[in-house]
Amino acid sequence: MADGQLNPVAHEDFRRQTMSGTRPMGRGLLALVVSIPLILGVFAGAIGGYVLHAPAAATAGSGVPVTFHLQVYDYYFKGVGGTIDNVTNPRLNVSVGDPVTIVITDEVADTHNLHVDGYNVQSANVFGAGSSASVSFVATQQGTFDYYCAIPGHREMGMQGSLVVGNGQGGATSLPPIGPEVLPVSDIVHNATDVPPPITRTTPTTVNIWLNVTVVNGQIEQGVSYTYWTYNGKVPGPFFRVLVNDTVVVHFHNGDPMMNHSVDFHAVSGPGGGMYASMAGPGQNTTFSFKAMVPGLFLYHCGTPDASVHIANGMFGMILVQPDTPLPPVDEEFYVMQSELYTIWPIHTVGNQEFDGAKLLAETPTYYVFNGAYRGLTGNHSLNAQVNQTVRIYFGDAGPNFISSFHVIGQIMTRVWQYGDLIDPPLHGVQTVLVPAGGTAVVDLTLVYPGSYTLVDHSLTSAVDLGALGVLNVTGWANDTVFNPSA
Ligand SMILES: [Cu+2]
Repeated sequence: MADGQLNPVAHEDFRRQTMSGTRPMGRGLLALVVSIPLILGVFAGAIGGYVLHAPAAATAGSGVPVTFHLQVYDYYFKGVGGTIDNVTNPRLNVSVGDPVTIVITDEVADTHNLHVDGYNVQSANVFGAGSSASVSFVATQQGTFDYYCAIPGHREMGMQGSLVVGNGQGGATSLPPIGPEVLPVSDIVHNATDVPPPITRTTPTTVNIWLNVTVVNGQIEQGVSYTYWTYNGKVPGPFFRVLVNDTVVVHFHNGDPMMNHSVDFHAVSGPGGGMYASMAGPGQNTTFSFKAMVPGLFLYHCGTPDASVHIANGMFGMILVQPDTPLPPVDEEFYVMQSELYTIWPIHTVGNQEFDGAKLLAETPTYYVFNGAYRGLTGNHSLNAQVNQTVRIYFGDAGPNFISSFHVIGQIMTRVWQYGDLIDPPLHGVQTVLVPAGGTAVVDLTLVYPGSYTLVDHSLTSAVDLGALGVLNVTGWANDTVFNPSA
């Protein structure tokens, strides 16, 4: 099959389903299945072309078909044959009008692919040493265009090079239009009331916990879908509760069909917090155990490189290791976690948002979120309590990059166990608690007057404008000696 026979319309359809690290799932899966004969055709043609011809030169005459062969490693491309032989992320030079085929062959176990900006072509994923895929297109547009692996995070870790067409002048690409919202969406916002009850036993035991990685289309805000990487389908993942000196057996399943994942518990004293022991490829199960020797409120998160990408896509949660002497009892307990989302299109752009690795590297989040969504703990996800109750908020900041100045507007924190340290006595009478990225705090509020109280990151732009915001609704008697709105 000659390169020129590629149907540009069908290829474009395939690209829309797979570009920029989006996964071919849901509506995309159908397009992928439909496209398989096409892809296989391109694949066979490209491989045939490579095998039958001498290794490609890095420069070709105008209109002459040219094939480049790139080996794929973690995390770079390496040229094979001709002037690009053994060159890392080689510059690929072609002339205007050349039919171009780029074949990639995986040399490692991880998933990779090849995307070429400007021409907007993307190969199928290669997964496992020896597997190959290709892209083919005619280099009609002069300029310099990035090629890269579009698996989230991989480009930023070094998997990119340049395609130079003609004299290389031009080739600037602009933001493509956002695709439509991917439906159906599931509610990925973890309900803040989903906290297991306090442990009443006093003797350590063995506790089994289960983490199942799933990839879920959720909603950042109304009309904006996003493909989250989750533990057990929600952001954050489950809230675990154990007693100090319990032995925790972690049963880990990676239900993501594409990527490796793992879990790093900050409650672990051991290599990687369990990250290496839990690392699992697509469909794999792993198990490890640890002794929860130190009481406290601890984060857990995916540790698979690039960990910040996995955290930014939703892979985190918390585990409470209860001290021998329990914390004072309260009436309600809530689970609240802040994190950042890095997306291609600006905030409030309706459609299907996608992860943006460049924004992650620049540390410029699009959204700051509570429990995975813009203003995630409002509306039907608001927190509810009553006057004369004391409530406890287990607060964590997953980052991956920014601290939180956690504050409840209209409330003074009765008790604060800063950094999630449950060994030392709490602070009292705190207005705002600073929570580092990768840290936690336990916050008690004694509710004395009804109303709607807003949970924020008091870096207020992050909250009011960019979404790290929730609401605690308090009902009950309005004692005007406490607060009188019309005195
Ligand atoms: Cu992960």
